[in-house]
Amino acid sequence: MSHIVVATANAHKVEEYRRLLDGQDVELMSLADYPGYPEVEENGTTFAENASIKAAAASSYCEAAAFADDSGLEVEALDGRPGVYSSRYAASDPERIAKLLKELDGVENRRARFVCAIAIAFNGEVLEVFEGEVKGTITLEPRGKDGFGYDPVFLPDGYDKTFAELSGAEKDKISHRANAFNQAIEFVEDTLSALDF
Ligand code: ITT
Repeated sequence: MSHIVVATANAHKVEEYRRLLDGQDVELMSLADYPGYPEVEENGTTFAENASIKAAAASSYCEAAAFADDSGLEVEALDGRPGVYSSRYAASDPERIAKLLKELDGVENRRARFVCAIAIAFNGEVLEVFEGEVKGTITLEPRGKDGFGYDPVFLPDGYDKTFAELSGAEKDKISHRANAFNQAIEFVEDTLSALDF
């Protein structure tokens, strides 16, 4: 069985990828399997650049095929913020949510989208980058206990539940991450398997 490393320090992302890879003939490793993995500076200005930096570094260090995602929330009324700075917007999930709701206090336009770029790398080289999105609105109050990050305040279009109220399986049907992943897995099956990774 082939193995692939997901280059993330975010355990929630690993959990989502484990779900998304369920039933595939590939073993998912994570950075938790590589103690001593060095901190990698995410100094790109786009999701694709940061995903590429993370995937390339992991494929070299782990000497394996690797993928990484860089993702975040773009809010229309905030000109796309927090965007690539979504994880650096505040210190913890509750603080990030509180800050976002404060910035949007009294703002009528609550349109937003989650974006996810997944880069796949081998031998330190990025082979491909795929992008997914999901559109929705920011609620007035956090709702729900599941998921992570901004999930409690994100209401995907066509649903009356936030990402934190939906089950993991329901989130996977429409999420930005699943969207990018479905394109990436086709590439892994078609191209990467030819490299005998
Ligand atoms: P890695 O870089 O190690 O993967 P990270 O959490 O720092 O972990 P990012 O730099 O890609 O990852 O930041 C993404 C942030 O965007 C994440 O911390 C959340 O705050 C938010 N985010 C991304 N996807 C999300 C999702 O599905 N649900 C809720 N929030 C999400």
